[in-house]
Amino acid sequence: MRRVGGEGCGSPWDRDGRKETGGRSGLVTEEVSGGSDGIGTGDPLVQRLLKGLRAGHRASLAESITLVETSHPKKKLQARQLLTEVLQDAKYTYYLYGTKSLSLRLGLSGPPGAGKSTFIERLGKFYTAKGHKVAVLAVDPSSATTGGSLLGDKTRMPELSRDMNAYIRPSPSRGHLGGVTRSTNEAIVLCEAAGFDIIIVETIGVGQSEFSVVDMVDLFALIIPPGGGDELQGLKRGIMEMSDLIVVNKSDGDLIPAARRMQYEYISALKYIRPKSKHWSIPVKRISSLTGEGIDELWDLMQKYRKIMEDCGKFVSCRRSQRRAWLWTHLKDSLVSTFINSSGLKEKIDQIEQEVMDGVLSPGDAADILLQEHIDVLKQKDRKI
Ligand SMILES: Nc1nc2c(ncn2[C@@H]2O[C@H](COP(=O)(O)OP(=O)(O)OP(=O)(O)O)[C@@H](O)[C@H]2O)c(=O)[nH]1
Ligand SMILES: [Mg+2]
Repeated sequence: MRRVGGEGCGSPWDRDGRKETGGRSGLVTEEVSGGSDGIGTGDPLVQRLLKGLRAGHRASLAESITLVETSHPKKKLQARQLLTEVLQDAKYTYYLYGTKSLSLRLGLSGPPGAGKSTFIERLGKFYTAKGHKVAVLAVDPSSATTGGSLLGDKTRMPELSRDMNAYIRPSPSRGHLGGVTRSTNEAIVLCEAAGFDIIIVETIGVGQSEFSVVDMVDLFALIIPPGGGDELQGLKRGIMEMSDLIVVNKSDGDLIPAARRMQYEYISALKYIRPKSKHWSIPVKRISSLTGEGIDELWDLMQKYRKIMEDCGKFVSCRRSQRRAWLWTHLKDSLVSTFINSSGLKEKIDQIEQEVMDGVLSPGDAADILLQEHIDVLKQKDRKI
């Protein structure tokens, strides 16, 4: 089976395909197969999931994603081992087959009711009919409270959710970044390990989530309905410049004239927006997810985009910089939460916050003071040990 996933420079394998041990990648075999934490690749759960993923089993994929979403310390170690192995697999496949072994990560956003679910159902079926395996991950900021509204949304993708070559998974929100969590990134990698070569990440156009999704996909498409009022005006400025493709949905029946107007409106608005890449100007396509009209042309456009990005080297370089960006996002996230949870600082934080709000202390000075306090607390802890 074709496996897709990682890419980048170098390979942990030598030219004969033997796995090297050591190196700067950190993927050191000795470490992996039995670290000081007692969790290694020999761990029965890691082994079982790895086997299942390599065989493309959807149940193993679901279990693996649940594992990477956990906050349980032991399970986190198991998840880390699993991901390490999966990344090694992907790196090897990339080493052998290059960019053609990579999936297409497709991000989708649009206002409520734009027809995103209907579109995914249509596009997903189109892909699976062509022999692809499609995974749909949802980033839903509301899922923390509703228990995952995208689960309910499977009913709007009735055919795709029954398709053996498709996998639909809602992503629970942990409250970071408006719903996009580190686990979505990791879920993408796991889907690829299970042989899914089209990964669709859907986000609901609320807050920051769509901006974060842009940073985890190869192609970001904005899907809009014909008509629409102020909401779209707001959408335009922010997301348009992030998009690689704009899709005007519901271009069917009586809605065709409105869809045309919308298309022209967006085409003219785009004239004032600097494209993300000099190799690609953002197309605005009219389609109907209901009738399927325009879906095959959209597919052609996506293929063309991929080819252009691959040829100019952006396809791989973007993924590399996305990974670096996420490293920093997670690091900042972790640092801030360590800081906030650091014992003995709560009162000081409250007091300094108050002084900043009262205009007695400048925010910059306040940050310096709090950071210094935090360092002092850590030093004291060190001394006690
Ligand atoms: N006429 C027409 N209706 C469509 C089309 N696509 C979706 N719809 C309808 O638009 C409504 C909303 O579609 P959804 O696919 O649920 O939209 P969504 O963007 O996923 O909505 P949320 O998940 O609530 O944000 C449904 O009643 C669909 O039947 C289309 O191409 N043409
Ligand atoms: Mg939906």
